[in-house]
Amino acid sequence: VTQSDLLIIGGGSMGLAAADHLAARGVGSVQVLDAHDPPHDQGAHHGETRLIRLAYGEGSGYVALAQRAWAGWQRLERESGEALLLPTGVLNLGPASAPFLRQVAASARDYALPLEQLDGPGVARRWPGWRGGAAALSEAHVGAFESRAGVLRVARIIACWRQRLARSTGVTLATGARVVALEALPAGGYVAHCADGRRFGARRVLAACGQHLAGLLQPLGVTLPLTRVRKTFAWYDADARYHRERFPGFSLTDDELGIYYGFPDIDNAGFKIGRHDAGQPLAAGERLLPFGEHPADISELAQVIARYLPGVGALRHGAVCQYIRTPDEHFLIDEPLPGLVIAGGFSGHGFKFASVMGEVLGEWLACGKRAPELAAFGLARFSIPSEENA
Ligand code: PYC
Repeated sequence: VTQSDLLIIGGGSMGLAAADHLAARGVGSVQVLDAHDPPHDQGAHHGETRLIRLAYGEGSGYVALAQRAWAGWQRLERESGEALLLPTGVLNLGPASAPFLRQVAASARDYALPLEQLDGPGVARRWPGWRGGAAALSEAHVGAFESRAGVLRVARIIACWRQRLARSTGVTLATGARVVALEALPAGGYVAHCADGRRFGARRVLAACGQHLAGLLQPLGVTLPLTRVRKTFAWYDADARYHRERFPGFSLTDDELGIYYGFPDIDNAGFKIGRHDAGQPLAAGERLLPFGEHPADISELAQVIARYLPGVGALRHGAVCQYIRTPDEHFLIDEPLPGLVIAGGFSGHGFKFASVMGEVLGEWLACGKRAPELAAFGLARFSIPSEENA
């Protein structure tokens, strides 16, 4: 058994961020295990870009974390000399009655964040890439524009963490290390068993392994209410209205078509859009159908583009990913067994927080102390009966 002080299962965004924090802090030996070789498309960090928003529509309980995350990304930019955060702003669009839009306004108010409120026609005048009018953005729509928000360059961020870890003396990353079982030792501590026979032990473990988390914890008697959903996103030709200097990132709620998010054209990669709600439920281990193989993949995005986005043209290419969802779509972060911290269920809105999650998860792993900001994300809120009580 390869022994280290701390073990991180999952070298995705949360696992690498925690490893990066621990490398900078210096806490003895840290072993990170990943089934693949990050960056890759088997987790939750591919697709090049993610939004970062602070006036949080999912709840004001996230705002303080989002503010710390923003500062964390800026710090990583300074230290690495890489451009990782494009401050394009983010425009949240939808009917004035949409709960998400109301919560964006409430989060901004509670935390005194800059937020401009426009109506639909006002949005179309200011950003001509959006269509105004009765069948598109009308007087009944709100556009809540947050200037201190933008786009994170995911692939660059992962590459940046990898380079920093490669230089660190305390942290080792094992790639191709697919953990198939986690053994709790009677005297405390854990051993991770990999598919290729390698074994890694530590007294304290952070499991941040996305779709594999629930299956890893179940044999230890911990049931996690996580589901997998197939999601798609795609890039399109677009005219100059969608250039990153003229078009912000966005979220769009449409009562009929669903909830979407998107990005300006960055470096001629094309205009990117994806659907946030719905998706196709997946069983544990079920293969993701490639983009285009589900009937909704192209048509649902085409409907939104036809209604709202007059300068977006031909589909260039699409991709699939998965959300690991909790029932309430809030994160699941806890220590369900002594010395075993888990972070998962990010429900499609976690990446922007990875910089601050690296700090708080790293500290929890190293010192056994949960940051107060994480209190709302515990497993107890789902009150799942334990095996004895079931
Ligand atoms: O949290 O902003 C977000 C987001 C964009 C796409 C999926 N989630």
